[in-house]
Amino acid sequence: MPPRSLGAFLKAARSALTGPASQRPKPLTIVVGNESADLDSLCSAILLAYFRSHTPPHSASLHVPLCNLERQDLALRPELQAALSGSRSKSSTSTQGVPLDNLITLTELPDDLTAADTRWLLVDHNALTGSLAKRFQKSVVGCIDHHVDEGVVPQSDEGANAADKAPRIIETCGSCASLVVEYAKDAWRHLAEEQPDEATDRILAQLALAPILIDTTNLKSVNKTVDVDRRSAAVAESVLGVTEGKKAADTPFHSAYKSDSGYNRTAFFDELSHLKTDLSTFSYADILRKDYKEWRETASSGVGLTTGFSSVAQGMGYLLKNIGDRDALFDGLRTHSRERGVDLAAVMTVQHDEGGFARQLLLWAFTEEAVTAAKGFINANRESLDLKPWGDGQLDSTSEKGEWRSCWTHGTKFSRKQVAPLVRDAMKSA
Ligand SMILES: [Mn+2]
Repeated sequence: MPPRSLGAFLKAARSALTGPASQRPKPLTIVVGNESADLDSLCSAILLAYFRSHTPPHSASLHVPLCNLERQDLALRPELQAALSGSRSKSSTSTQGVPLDNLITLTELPDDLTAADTRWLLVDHNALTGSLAKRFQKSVVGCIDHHVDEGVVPQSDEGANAADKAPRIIETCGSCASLVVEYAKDAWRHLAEEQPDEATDRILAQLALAPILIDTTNLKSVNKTVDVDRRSAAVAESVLGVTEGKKAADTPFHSAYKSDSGYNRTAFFDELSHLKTDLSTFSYADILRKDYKEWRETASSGVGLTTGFSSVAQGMGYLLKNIGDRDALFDGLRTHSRERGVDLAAVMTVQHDEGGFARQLLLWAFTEEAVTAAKGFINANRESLDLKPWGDGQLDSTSEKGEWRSCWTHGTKFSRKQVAPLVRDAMKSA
């Protein structure tokens, strides 16, 4: 059995991945979340890898939780560090958390690792993307996810014996972590009884609760929260000593841990939300890549065009006031776009304070075709998105040759999920 302590488990998983090829377990099972590497993806991967590694007969093979980001980008996720932190109780002795540095990232993935050497379990997505897709798609054996089924994960894990089969679970719910806890809760309870480790189980509980609370707005979003989110939150909270009015015997971890964990749902949710939206310590370079996606289209003129799309958890006014002025924003965005060969840069912001809730969209086209596409996007969607010029046109372009830049507010609830396809359509018809 791999180490029970989460810190030691991560260390063992890292050695298994990065050790000499001749000593690597074959095949090596890797658990990975989606490319946005948000809290849900990161936490779900750690939880599933940990529980599968500790559940017979999977314990025969150590599962490696892989964070789908480069090592330097871990620092952009202070909310993950909070989820990995130790007890919040001043009276408890088990205050030791796990440092972010202990996690395993794409930076550690060996270049000589092949599809034949590995088995992949996906969480929070059900089709690999980016560079991992090219290298490893054919070795995907299972998934636990809450997105639309893209039909590429095989129906049954044929390589494995019945007891060791990879899961193939796709269900709509607020957070993928809820499905992982549902899948693993019996194994978790068993482990807690056989081999109690309060410090580790409480970090695991926080890793489950962090995405569940963030993705369901503290279990209060009526549109997003479903039964499995509530059930899994209750399982994780019982590990933290919360019994919520139920008799102790009804809760899954009644006998294991009785000391005060210092956990309070609303306080934990507030702490995570604050960390997610506090961008004040970051630079524009950090903020623009923190939640970034990129698409490449072939325009009707035949040229390839790249859209780079950054989502930002604060409004444009906040950025200009707290991160840097207009010139700093332009420098940051131009550098970010050049490094990635972006033709059209889009930045979507969400304003919480100053003048109430609002969303802004900044577009900056760097090439002739992209200018055509950006203007086409505005014309096609001006009414449906209720687009209005932002900030008296202070960010709109004046003199750059062959470029075009403009910033808008839009009156819809649309996030990047809805707006990016509209921008991509405009790029295709440019
Ligand atoms: Mn998710």
